[in-house]
Amino acid sequence: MKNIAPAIFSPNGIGDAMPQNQSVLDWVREIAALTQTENIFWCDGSERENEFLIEESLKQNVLIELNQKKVPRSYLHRSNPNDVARVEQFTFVCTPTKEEAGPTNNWSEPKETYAKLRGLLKGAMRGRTLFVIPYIMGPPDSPLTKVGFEITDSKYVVLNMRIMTRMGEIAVKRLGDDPNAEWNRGVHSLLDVNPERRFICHFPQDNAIISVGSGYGGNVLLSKKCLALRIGSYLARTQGWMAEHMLILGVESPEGKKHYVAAAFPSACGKTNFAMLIPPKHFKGWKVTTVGDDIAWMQIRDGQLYAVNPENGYFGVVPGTNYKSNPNAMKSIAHDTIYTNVALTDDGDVWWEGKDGKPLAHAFDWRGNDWTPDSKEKAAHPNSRFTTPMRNNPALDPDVEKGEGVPISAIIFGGRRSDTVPLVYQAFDWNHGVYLGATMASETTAAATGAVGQVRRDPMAMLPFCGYNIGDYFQHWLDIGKRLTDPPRIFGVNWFRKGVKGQFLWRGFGENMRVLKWIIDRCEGTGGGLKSPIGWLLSPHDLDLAELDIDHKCVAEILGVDHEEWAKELAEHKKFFDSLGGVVPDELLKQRERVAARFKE
Ligand code: OXD
Ligand code: MN
Repeated sequence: MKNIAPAIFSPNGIGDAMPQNQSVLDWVREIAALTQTENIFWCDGSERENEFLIEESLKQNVLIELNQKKVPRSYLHRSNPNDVARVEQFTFVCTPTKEEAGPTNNWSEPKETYAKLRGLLKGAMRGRTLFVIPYIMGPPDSPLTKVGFEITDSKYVVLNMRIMTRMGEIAVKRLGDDPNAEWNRGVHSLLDVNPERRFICHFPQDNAIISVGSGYGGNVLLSKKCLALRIGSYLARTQGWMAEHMLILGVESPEGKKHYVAAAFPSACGKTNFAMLIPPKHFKGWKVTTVGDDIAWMQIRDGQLYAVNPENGYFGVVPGTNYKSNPNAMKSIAHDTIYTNVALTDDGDVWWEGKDGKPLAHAFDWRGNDWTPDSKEKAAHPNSRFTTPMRNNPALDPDVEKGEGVPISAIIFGGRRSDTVPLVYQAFDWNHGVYLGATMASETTAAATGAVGQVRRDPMAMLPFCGYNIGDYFQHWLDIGKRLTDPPRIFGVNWFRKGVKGQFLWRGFGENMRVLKWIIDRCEGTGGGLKSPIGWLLSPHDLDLAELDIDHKCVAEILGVDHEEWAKELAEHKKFFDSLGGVVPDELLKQRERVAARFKE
């Protein structure tokens, strides 16, 4: 072990976090030689190691100390201004053939890509420390749980991975010493944080990821979008389970009856808020608990779908978070949190647009420049983030560590749509629900670089995250349905519909409990529904509006289906399916025809 040189350094000694598995050691040796580093640091995730890395990060301005009385054990990180979001245009799926990556992914030939990346990594860590992060995704005793190792030259990555994953000895133990054991190899280097040398590459067949040139969470916390979704979805298909961009929440009635719901919304469309929902006063005795806020891994048990959250923390969007929109998130991020690209107040607190309290007279914006309310720029970047342990969440579900997962009663697909899509509707059956998910669309947000506010199709909220051919992914959904004897009911929701004056018609946040209640009633077979061409609609009589000040005209508008808008929508579905170049399963093409036919009935 000693000859793993050039040098091994860890404040705790090498300890139990250093794997004995030869395949891991060989790989670390190879990357250390390629990147020409003098220091290898085996991370064990301990408190002591964390303190040491925070201290170093403060010295090197990777972190800025906050007012510890206001936000204990919390820090601010300012990213390079050229590096603030996921970069879908530089994200690649490197399968042997282009067909395997499919029409929605950027494809790059594996051999050439490895060669290009090796070229970029050559000498990249000279004078830097190479950190090896052992981690697991999933509860420790789950059959779905995966082992990953991430090599990185960024302390920020190590500190965030410690929050977002279960890190250290637990992964080393789980891997064992079988050189053929399945584990994900992730290599990350900041290089010189230059958009021209920024590539996020996935090699599903090798269970490998290489990410260079970025320090932004979604590009570099390789456990998350890269392993848990892109590589995860590929593994899920070959192994017969599902890796989805979904929150998981529990809803418990005053009588103690509990259901779990999984919901897929695109990035920055309120998954964290929905997962932490606090029911309005009128719903006395109802309780919502969080299993996960971003990713669900689901498997079939006894003909039912069970879900686990593979993560250990939340990497959430900050702007707009306040005690009205999400009190549980506010409590979660009040301590032990890493903030990225928010504003800093004169007294060392964090601030962002939409935070509670009086408007500020002065702050330092996310770049560190003076900011006043007259500034043209936002104080916090629209995609500024918090990284916080899930243990901070007062509404954490007690079964979050349950290895078999929680049984899913309903799946919800939701996008950000100003028009067309009603507040809620239910698919007639599983296959119709797959069609609903496959054709969902949303207005783009700041979570990815590029224009904001444009409607794009985002099937199952997985457009940027499906690690293989989207046609095969749709088929996988249909195949899973065939194996389910008690499938979850499938719903579409839209919290974002606007009126003619551009105002939101629905208040959202905690009020979404009213919609959730109908969804639960439908799962239990007690809620009424109005049959429509697009599915079962919620009738105004079945929507509990008690103690909600809402114009009844608005209610009719948000619950209804406008035939003209839907004629356009169905034409867009066709356009989207056509754009995929023949990979869409026949069953989904037929589902579209059936919806169109129902409009003519
Ligand atoms: C995220 C995203 O960070 O979807 O969760 O971009
Ligand atoms: Mn996400």
